Amino acid sequence: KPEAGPQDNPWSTVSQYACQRRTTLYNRNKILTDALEVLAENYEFIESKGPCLGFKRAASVLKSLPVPIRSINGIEGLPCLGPETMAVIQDILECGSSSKVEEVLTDERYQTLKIFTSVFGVGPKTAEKWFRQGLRSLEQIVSDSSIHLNRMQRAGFQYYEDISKPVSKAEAEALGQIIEEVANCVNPDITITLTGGFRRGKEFGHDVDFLLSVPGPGKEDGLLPAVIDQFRSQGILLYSDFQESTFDLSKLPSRRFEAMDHFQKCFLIIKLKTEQVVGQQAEQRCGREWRAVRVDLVAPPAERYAFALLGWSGSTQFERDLRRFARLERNMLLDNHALFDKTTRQSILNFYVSGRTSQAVVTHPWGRNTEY
Ligand code: DCP
Ligand code: MG
Repeated sequence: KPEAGPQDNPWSTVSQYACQRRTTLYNRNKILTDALEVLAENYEFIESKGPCLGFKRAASVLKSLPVPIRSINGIEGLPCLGPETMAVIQDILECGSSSKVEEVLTDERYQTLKIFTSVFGVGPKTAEKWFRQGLRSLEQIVSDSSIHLNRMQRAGFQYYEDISKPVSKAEAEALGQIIEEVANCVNPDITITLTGGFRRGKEFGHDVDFLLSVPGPGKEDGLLPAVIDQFRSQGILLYSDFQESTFDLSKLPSRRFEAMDHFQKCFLIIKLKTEQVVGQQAEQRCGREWRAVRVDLVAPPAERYAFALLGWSGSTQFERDLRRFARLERNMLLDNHALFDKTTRQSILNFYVSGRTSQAVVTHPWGRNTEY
């Protein structure tokens, strides 16, 4: 009998990179991935990056599998599953739950940080600070006059109930219409593209992300402040945090990794009128005439559109692995602005947006244009 080789392992072709794995929205291993994500989140709360990423990576691998895992032997050969992950999976498969995960879920610190970080504008650091001060609930925070909340957090508390409710695809599409109309008042050449989870086909999201693009160099200058003003004059702006562009290609690629890009962007809370949402069920309206929705808008320069679109389409793990793949397997550096040769540090591809269509055109280094 021939010895078992890689050909006998059904998972030998599963890549360690999320960008090399086909992953549908239907997760057949949700019980396992939910558990691993609890552990990842717990490590995120204590700002322990390595283990946090390890569990996220393992969950991402399991999400790509076309079948549910039924036995620990069934996952031999899969990449990114360390001993801790294997132990958790084994526990769940054999006992229905993992004691390690249960321990985290019942931990007061985890429970409290989970609640605090669910507020828009509250990250693990602030949540930890409040926890150390003995605070345990959102009610305690709002009633404690010694706690200083910044503008974003105040909005986070004010619209907490609405913005912690998932946003549906119909709501995202309704927002797309509104933004299209508003943006067209500012500049009729604007193209609006739905990005983030909804671009990947998700039915629900925590916010709605859009890219705004105008053809022509520098035409995006002042775009978002004008769009924000329009929202304000229509009475639908509940909160806005505008960040001016700090994009400068000559300063890229940056030496240290930056999660955020340098494009002009804004983080908003918008009033979405229920009547504007097509197909909204009467019972979902609950007698309310509107709900608050978190919206992110990004306005990259036209020639950076393709990179921005790629970077904002997600998922976060896909983006992370795409950058890692570029670096380790292609000797390139990728971010939301450009693709660079790692050795020469020269920008490799240049894109521009053609006309009003959201189509990008690749200019190859040898000068031939190819539709992308
Ligand atoms: N993104 C990223 N790295 C991060 C955060 C975000 O690459 N650390 C990118 C990928 C995301 C996109 O930005 O898809 C939008 O971020 P969101 O947090 O809105 O994520 P999603 O839209 O994917 O999910 P959700 O449905 O929760 O909004
Ligand atoms: Mg999103």
